[in-house]
Amino acid sequence: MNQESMLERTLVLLKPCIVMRGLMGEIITRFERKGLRIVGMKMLQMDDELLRQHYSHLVSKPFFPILRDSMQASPVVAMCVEGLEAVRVVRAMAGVTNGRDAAVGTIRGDYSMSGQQNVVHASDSPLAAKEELARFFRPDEVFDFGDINLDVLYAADEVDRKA
Ligand code: FUP
Repeated sequence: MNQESMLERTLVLLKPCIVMRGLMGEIITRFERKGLRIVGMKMLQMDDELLRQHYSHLVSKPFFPILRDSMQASPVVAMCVEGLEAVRVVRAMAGVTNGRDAAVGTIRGDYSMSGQQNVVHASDSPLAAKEELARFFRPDEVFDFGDINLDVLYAADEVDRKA
């Protein structure tokens, strides 16, 4: 099976800032409208251990306590998002980290004025996506949608079908 024609999965977190603003649906709609498939989704409260694992590259930074508090201010929504090159596509949809720098038309560019209250987390590589998805979802919490709707999302030669 050709690597480029296999569907990829990535982790998206809707951060407390957007959960508390009551705009979860608008962000979810963007991924659906794009043609990505949401194959797992749940709301959860991130505890200290999960946060330290998720942001292990930032634990020693001076801003980590503020980041931790903002990520624990409410539950987050975790989504497993699936599509061709989903990691790259979802990062592009999110925009750069700081909402004030993010291009208009990206999620952060359209919904954030902040470097930290920046609406979404999105895995930054296929390897990170695999690790992060395993951290947030049990195998039975992610679903196989099979070939349903692939014909309207992709050309016949773009994605390998199961059948
Ligand atoms: P990103 O991959 O765009 O989510 O960015 P990072 O993994 O570098 O950062 C994770 C989160 O840490 C960001 F969403 C916001 C926060 N952060 C700060 O609060 N201050 C910084 O200087 C850098 C990141």
